[in-house]
Amino acid sequence: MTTRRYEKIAETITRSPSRNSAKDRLTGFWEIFDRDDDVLLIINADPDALASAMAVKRLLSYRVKNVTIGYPNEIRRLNNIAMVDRLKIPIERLHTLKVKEYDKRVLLDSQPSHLPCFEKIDFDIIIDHHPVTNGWDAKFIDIRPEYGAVSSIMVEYLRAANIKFSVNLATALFYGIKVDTQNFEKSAQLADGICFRYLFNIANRNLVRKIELTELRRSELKYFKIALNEVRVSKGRAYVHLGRVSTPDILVIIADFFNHVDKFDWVIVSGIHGEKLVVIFRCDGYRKNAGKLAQRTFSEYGSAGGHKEAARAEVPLKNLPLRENQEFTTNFLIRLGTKHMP
Ligand SMILES: [Mn+2]
Repeated sequence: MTTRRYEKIAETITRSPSRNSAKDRLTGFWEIFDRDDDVLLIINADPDALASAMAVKRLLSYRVKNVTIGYPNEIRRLNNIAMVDRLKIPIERLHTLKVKEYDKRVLLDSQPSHLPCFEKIDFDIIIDHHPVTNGWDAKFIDIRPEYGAVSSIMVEYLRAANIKFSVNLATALFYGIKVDTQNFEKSAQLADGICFRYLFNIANRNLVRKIELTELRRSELKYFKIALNEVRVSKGRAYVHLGRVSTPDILVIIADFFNHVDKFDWVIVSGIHGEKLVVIFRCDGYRKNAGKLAQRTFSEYGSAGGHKEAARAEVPLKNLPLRENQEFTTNFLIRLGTKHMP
């Protein structure tokens, strides 16, 4: 079988435009498979990867014997769990599968160098949109770092194959593009926009909204009570320490919630998870810089950083002079914040 490298596509393929068409890529992709193949798709399960796996499964239906989707990570985000449940995506934990026994292995929305458990696997196909890394090879490679989502790449394959999109498939791809481009606030290219527009009329957008809204467990509502009772506000700065939390994600949700409040210029929410103090920073991001504040306040104690509008610090408790005491921790944060706050 000929080895087709659609990798670093910009260099390899655009030089011969005739080989750069979606149809040509589709043909190259299909050529890898045989009728009686048992195929394993491997993803790091996030919305873009899940949608891409659904797309590849569809591309291979009636063309191979069987397609299994395996993922190594535990899916913790409720939005992602909701996506899997509501779209009925058949996925299995990778460690329960015998990876070597499959005839073909496909890696989507990732590269072997991204995870130690991927490095050991021999892939036949790799389709991704992250910057190209080295130290691996595959029979068929399609990496387009300029794309906002692999879901967009998959729309092109499906359209080239003249496949009719089911509502579930379109909904998954629509959501995949939405998440990876952060609603087109992150860099994306025209191709992402075209694919998004194409899916717009087919996807169930109310279902997408329901998936997006599903981010809180009922058991996590208690943290709002704590937050509303404990929040300290001075000079437009809101501080709250939530004590021990079941997941650091709740700190993010509560920080985003307080960030909706008028005249709160800074929001600092902290909690203890495992053996770490996790601190979430939010600010307006156009005059202030949360990333810099996080670094100034916490880089000497642990890891800290982020963007202008949002940042995070994670600090081993043993590096901090605090006991697990609400009052003490809040005061400590206020002192630290006030010292470094612009
Ligand atoms: Mn992606």
